[in-house]
Amino acid sequence: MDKETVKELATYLHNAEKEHREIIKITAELYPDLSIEDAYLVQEELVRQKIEEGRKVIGPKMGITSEAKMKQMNVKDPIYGYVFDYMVVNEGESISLNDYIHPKVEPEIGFILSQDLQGPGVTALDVMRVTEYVFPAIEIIDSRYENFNFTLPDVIADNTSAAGAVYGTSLKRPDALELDVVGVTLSINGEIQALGAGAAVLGHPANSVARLANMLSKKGEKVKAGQPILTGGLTEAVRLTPGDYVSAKFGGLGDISFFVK
Ligand code: 0L1
Ligand code: MG
Repeated sequence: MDKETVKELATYLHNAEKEHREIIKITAELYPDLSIEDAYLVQEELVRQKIEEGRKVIGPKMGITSEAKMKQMNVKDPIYGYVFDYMVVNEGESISLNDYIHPKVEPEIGFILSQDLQGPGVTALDVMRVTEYVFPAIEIIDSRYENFNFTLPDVIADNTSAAGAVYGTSLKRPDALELDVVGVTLSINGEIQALGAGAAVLGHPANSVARLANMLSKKGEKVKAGQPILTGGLTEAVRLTPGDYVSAKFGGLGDISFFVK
């Protein structure tokens, strides 16, 4: 894919996000042959454009990490994108739906590493050895595409639908819990809408961090110490509506919540 096209597609996505406007997926008309490699080039350009505008990367996020979602999209690898400073929502605060298109939420387990992790060949055990803390999180995803309708390359180009993150402040040492059996409930206005457990993420969320390190190594990049890493949804994503009080309760990891206006 030539540089001009990469730029054009990244701008197409960037403008849709800034204007809170849904767009037709890239593979429908603009570039039907978009490959996974092309899509990461578009994502890199999108990240570059945001940084040029003064935005800062807070940390990576993994997507399509459940066996069910991988099967549904007929893929073997999860995908990654980046959470930026302007996407961060503080616990207990409110978001306005006007700042999004059609947002959904999913509870996730976050990791913070004490050392950089460089692939290839990184295992879940390597991840656990260098994990400083784990924490509860809620990710807000907001595909820029109409009706969340996309192919895998489309969603990679769209920074894996990243739109918001609530990073819980209750930090736990990774050996304090068995992360694969940490249960979670996601409630809206006090009613449970979805539930799951750590094993929903590639069998164990540490596998997700290992896969991230190994995927980034193909570009000569690593997972950086100190950055909060979102490892993937523990439940299906739930659509938000005005007036919602969103709360996620994690066994042994604490609760987090926020409001929707
Ligand atoms: O974080 C995620 O799992 C989202 C990945 C993109 C898929 C979607 O937008 O539903
Ligand atoms: Mg997610």
